Parts: sequence; structure tokens; C-alpha cells
Amino acid sequence: QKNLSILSPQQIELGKMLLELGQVHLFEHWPDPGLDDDDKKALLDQVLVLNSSYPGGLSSYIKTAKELLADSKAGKNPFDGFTPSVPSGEILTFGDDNFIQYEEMGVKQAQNAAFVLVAGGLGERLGYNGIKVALPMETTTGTCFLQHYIESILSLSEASFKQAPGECRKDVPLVIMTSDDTHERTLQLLEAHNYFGMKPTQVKLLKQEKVACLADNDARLALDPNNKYRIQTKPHGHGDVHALLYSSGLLKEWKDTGLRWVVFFQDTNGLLFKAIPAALGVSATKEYHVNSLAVPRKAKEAIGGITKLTHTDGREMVINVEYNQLDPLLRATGHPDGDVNCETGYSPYPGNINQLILELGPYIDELSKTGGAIKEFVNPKYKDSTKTEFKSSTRLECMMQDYPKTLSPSARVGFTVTDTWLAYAPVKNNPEDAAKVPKGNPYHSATSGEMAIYRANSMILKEAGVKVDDPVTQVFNGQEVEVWSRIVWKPKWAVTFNDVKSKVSGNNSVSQKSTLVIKGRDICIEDLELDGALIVDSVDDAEVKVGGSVCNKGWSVERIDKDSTELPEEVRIRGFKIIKTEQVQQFYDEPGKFTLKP
Ligand code: UGB
Repeated sequence: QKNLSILSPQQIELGKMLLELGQVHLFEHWPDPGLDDDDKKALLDQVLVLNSSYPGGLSSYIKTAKELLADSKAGKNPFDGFTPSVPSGEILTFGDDNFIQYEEMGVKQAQNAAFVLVAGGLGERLGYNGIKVALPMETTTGTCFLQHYIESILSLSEASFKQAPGECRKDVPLVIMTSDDTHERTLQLLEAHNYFGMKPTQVKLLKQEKVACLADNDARLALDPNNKYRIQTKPHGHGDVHALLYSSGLLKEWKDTGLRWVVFFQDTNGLLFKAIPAALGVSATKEYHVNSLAVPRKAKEAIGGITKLTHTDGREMVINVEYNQLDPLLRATGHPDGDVNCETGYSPYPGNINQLILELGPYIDELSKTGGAIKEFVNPKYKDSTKTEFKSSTRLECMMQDYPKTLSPSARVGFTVTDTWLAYAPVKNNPEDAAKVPKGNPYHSATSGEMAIYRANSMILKEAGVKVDDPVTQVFNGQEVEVWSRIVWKPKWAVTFNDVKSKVSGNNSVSQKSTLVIKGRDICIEDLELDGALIVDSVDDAEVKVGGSVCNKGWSVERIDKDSTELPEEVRIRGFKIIKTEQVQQFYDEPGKFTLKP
């Protein structure tokens, strides 16, 4: 009461609201007016932000929190009444006719897609100090994830435009969801590199706000342990992307310019764009409102399973069920063995890799009803089995893949499975944790992420008829990985398998110790025998034929110690570095036809 005189009318209203919501503890310690007045006002300014950035405001947040905390305390099963079954979707095999047809169809769609990168996470598990999108995807060229994503989107839309020359060219939009942890550095990265070739107007950053932490089962907001005039906040999860897109007005803008698809993707999967064209083709052919990209999943593997859930009341949904919930759910619903492999050697429930393609029209219809709010969950760590106290504060969270939870049963929700080697190699785990991953399970580290790029490119060239040597097995940072030839190409060289096949002819071979970097657009490989390092670049109007025998000392992959502090962190977390000893390197900087035959 005595502090009212120092507050503005708006701050007083917010304070009253908090009192009504049972949050008196936020003010109990306030001293008399004249002491810490600026801090008191700052707290209410923060409340204003927390209130306005959450759909329905803090009263809605606290109400939902009370309900979810009560459910959690009571041990309520979120799947009560639901029976799981295997949903229907498309299972693709790289390189066969079906795959190629979907890719061609998907490329046509790409001009009508908007791309959304969720990049608000700091990546505590990776333990890297920078933002994850700035990490090199591979260290042969040093291309960072963001550059690769942008170049992939530009190349895909260029290829798409070429397939539909009658249409007017669109600047395919890219939205990046950031957070306080990543926003400034993402912007700086883009500005320092001229948006990696995109027009700055094509790229929009939407910043997600954190949400208030909860101190107990009564959903009392937690004060920051280091500042009694600040509410502790934590990230709300990638599910925020839907509400942010909706409130930004961008969805309507996209619809008006004739876009049809929204492609969501995560921050560190360097393989993703190899699966996007085919998956877009599946979306268009099957008219999926929601298409989740997935990979074959070994039973009990630590990725969620895409599952059809049917409720006794008739409700149905196709949704990701996190791996720790799938096994108990199956056991409780008549599958005594739980989550087990079927005759294919894999779980019948495809593994969610959290890349989604949504059809824009139905997406807007749904968000007009929900405002983009996604079903939340809470995951408190209790002090003991009485579940009355938390070890540390908790908060509500939401996941972008839970979007289908509110859809009506008539919504067309499906999935597209592609080979893991083609589509999924995220960089999420630090070297110490990755080294503890049981043998045979994916490391999801910077080491495995980079090796997966070389493997995928080698496998694609092999499928296109190039003789690529088998890999050797090596151990870096305690992780056993296959080291394939370091083959890397820019997205403008090829976005589909047909593109690769059209640029490779004759008898080609690449030895295991080799490095092949293709940077130019019209570079054809014909009768090349490579045993060393070859780097070819060209301006867009140059046509270059590369062949003959290239033999040199090349670039090698040398083991390093993860604790060698003289090396930058982005190198240390891989456990190896590329030593560039000798190479053939050629840049064709003028239009024309050229042949490189050393
Ligand atoms: N992210 C945000 O943008 N904001 C946030 O508040 C949090 C994250 P993580 P997670 O690929 O194997 C997901 O932390 O959430 C961004 C799926 O839920 O890397 O543990 C962040 O920047 C899971 O089902 O992953 O697990 C990053 O780009 C499974 O598919 C993205 O969200 C798993 O990914 C994912 O964040 C997986």
C-alpha cells in the first residue's frame, strides 16, 4: 500500500492483478518508499513485458500452470484414454524413381514456400559459447550453418523458378526465431556477411520472450535468486514460433503473395536440405496439411516417435510422442513388449526429426482460432516423493511439433521418412556427453555432424556412379566415426539427385584421402580420377568441365586434443582439424567454357 505513490497507474493495475493471482510474495519484502524505488518500478516493467508477450497474459499463464502442476503432482497420464497405432505416411528410398519424382515435384513447390528457422536455443547441451547457427557445418570450407541454410533456400528457389518460367520470381522469405540469448549475435552474423546473399528484406527476425519461472505447486512466480526485484525467467520452448508468426502478420502477407507452404527447421542439421525437395513433393502430392520429416528409428532410440493416437471419445491425432513416453504408452495399451523393432529391424513408429512442412491456408485457419497457442507441459524436478517442493524453479514449456494437437480429425497429417544418412545429423551434444553415448547410437556432436556431411555427399556421388572409396574408422574426442572422402558442394551446384546426375558422367573415382570441393554452378565432373585435394570455383556464367587425374598430398584429417586451448572452440569440439598440405585449386572468374585437366 505505502509504495503506491511511487508507481504509475498502469504499474498499480499490474500490481493489483498480481495480488489477485496470489502473488503477494513478490512485494512482501519491499521497503518503504524512497528505498530501491527504481528497482520496484523495474519489476513492474518486467511484469508488463511478461504479461503482454504471453497469449492471454499472466493470468492465463498462472491458471494453466496451476492445472498442469496439479496434474503433474497427481501423476496424471497425459495419454489417458488414447490408444497408439502406426500412422500412415510416405517412406522414401534415396535415388529410386519414386524419390526422384517427389524431388522434381518438390522443387516446383519451393518457390511457394516460406522458411522458418527456430534458433532461439542457446544449446546448453552442446556447451558452445557462440550461437549455434554460426558454427561451421564442416571445416573443409568453414561454411557455417546459417550460410548453408540461406544458400540452400536461394538455390532451391532459383531451381524452382527455372521450372516454372511463366511465374513471376518471388523472393522466398526466411524467418529466424531468436531469443535474448541469440538475437544480437544472429543479426550481427547476417550483417557481417551481407545476409549471405539474401536481400535483407527477405529475412525477418522474430524474437521470442522468456516466460516466468514457477516456485511451487501454487504457481507462485519465482524471484531471481540474485535480484529480489526481478522475476526469474526461462525459455518457453520452440513452440513459441507459431504464436510469433501469427502475431507478426507475416502469414497473411505470405498468403497474399501466393505462397502455399511453411517449412520449419532447427538450427544445426546440415543434412536437412537434402530431404526438403522430396518432402515438399510428398506434401503437394498427398495434400498434407502437416508433414513431419522423420527417419527410421530403432526401438527405444532417444528421439520421439510419430504416432497415431485414438481416444475412446473418438478424437484422433498424429503426433510426436517423446521416446520416454512411447514405451510406457505401448505397454499400457496391450503391447506387453513396449517399444520394439518390427520385421524391418526398426520401430514401426518413425523417428521425429522436428522439421515440419505445413500448408499455409489450413495453418492460418487454425491459428485464427488458437492465436498460435500450443499445448504446454511442465516438467518440475521434485525434492522428494511428496512432490510438494521443487529442487529448482520450473516453467511452462511448449514444442513446435505439438501444433497438430489442436487440429480437427479431418486435418491431413502425415509424415515423410527418409534415410538417416541423408536427412539428419544435428549438432547437439558436447564431446564429453557424446563420448558416453552407447556404441551404435548416434552421437549428435560436432564430430559426427561434420562426418555425416562427407558421408552423405560420398553416398550421393556413389549412387550417381562415382567410385568413392570406403571410409576408414577413426576415433575423435572419444567417438568412433567413419571418415569418408571430404566431398562438399555448394547448394547452387545441386539441390536434387537429378542435378547431381546431370553433372557427373564417365568413369570417376575419388580415393578415401581425397577432398573435393565444388563451389561453382556449372561444373561438370567427367572422367576424373582424384587422389588428393581439388577445389573448383567459377562465376555463374562459366561452364567448366573437370576431368583427368589429380594426384597430390591433399588435405588430411588430423586428431587434436579437445583440451588444446590454443585452438578455437569450434575446432576443439570436433576433436580433429583439417591440415591443408597440397591441392589443385582453380577459380574461373569470367564467363565462357573451360576444361580443367591437370
Ligand atoms: N529452440 C528455440 O528456438 N527456442 C527455444 O526456446 C528452445 C529451442 P533443441 P529439443 O532433433 O532430435 C527437439 O534444444 O527441444 C530451437 C524436439 O523437441 O536442440 O531438445 C533451438 O535453437 C525432439 O522431439 O532440441 O528436441 C533448436 O533449433 C527431437 O526431434 C530447436 O529449437 C529433437 O529436437 C530444437 O531445440 C531432435
